[in-house]
Amino acid sequence: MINIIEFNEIGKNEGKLISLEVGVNILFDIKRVYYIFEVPKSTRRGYHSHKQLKQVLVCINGSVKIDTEYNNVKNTTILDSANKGLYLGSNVWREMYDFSQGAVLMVLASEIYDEKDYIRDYSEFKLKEVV
Ligand code: T46
Repeated sequence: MINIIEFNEIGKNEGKLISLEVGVNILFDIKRVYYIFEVPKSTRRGYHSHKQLKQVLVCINGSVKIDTEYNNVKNTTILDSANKGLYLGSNVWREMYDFSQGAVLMVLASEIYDEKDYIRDYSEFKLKEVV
């Protein structure tokens, strides 16, 4: 499944703070954090789904568009604020594109990196979809 999460912002005039906390706004144990940055405007990344991995994507600077497909439903999400997260459960196809200048896409992941968890072939992904 996919889901937009709105994070509570703490503070105002003195600047803002957002806390990402397991059991509060992140509903899985975080085993890995990575971030994607300095992506050229014309570059499209992703093109895969995951067998088990759950993730929350947060664009902590700039903006990025994310096309997803889950159970035959396609969506486009624009992440353009540090207070918005995109939860991607397992079996979601994703493509990230239109990274703005200076965009930083931070990802919280439920598992350590494992290439065996990836499905990088679209036709294989479609075969595994639950109808
Ligand atoms: C995802 C989207 C949002 C590692 O060595 N360790 C890591 O933790 C990750 C995430 C990647 N890598 C290596 C594997 C590749 O050689 O970094 C290289 C680029 O990875 P990839 O082509 O999978 O990057 P994206 O941007 O297409 O996808 C990434 C994540 O891999 C993926 O899980 O959901 O960001």
